[in-house]
Amino acid sequence: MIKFYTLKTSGNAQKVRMALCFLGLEHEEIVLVGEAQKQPAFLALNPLGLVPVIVDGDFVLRDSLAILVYLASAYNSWQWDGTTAQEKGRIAQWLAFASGEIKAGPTRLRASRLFNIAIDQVAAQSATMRVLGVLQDRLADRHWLECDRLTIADIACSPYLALAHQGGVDLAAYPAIVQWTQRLAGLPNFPAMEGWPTR
Ligand SMILES: N[C@@H](CCC(=O)N[C@@H](CS)C(=O)NCC(=O)O)C(=O)O
Repeated sequence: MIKFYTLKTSGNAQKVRMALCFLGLEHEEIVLVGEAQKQPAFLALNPLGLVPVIVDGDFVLRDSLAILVYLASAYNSWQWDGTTAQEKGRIAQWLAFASGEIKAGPTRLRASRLFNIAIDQVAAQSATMRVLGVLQDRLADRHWLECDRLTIADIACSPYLALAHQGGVDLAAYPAIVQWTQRLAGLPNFPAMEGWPTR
């Protein structure tokens, strides 16, 4: 059984939770509390002291996007990570977008509001506007970011958009983004997360 280390409020952990649940993989979720992340037992799994981490047999892997790539490759027969070099490249663009622009924008705004973390508000607002514009345009005439099907691009990019309201971001002017996050929430076995609106 896969062990999955999380924090309750983590959007990065939600990416992994979605993949595990959509794939129907048996797993044990271990929710870390207090200082557990900084203790030797967890640092042995991830020296960065961050969730998510999975342990699959004797294979240990950190980082939400690395874990999505691994799960898609190891367990997914619907080719969530692309079937051709072009598809794989296009999907990877969105993984980079998740760890670059989305992290710099909506993720930071949420962290600042929820956890009182000091950030450069102007830079985060401006990154958020860029993210919203790109995603609204991309999703205006399609259901999924790439390949006309669910891929790890959608799983990687959606949590911090669904949770963006927790950072004070109003998605009213971005209906395609709202519908996309609701579409994901409507998929079989979607794992509910506090703050992810379903309608
Ligand atoms: N690049 C990593 C980032 C992981 C990360 O920032 N994890 C946060 C939760 S979303 C965390 O563990 N924060 C606790 C801390 O900073 O002590 C990923 O995508 O998994």
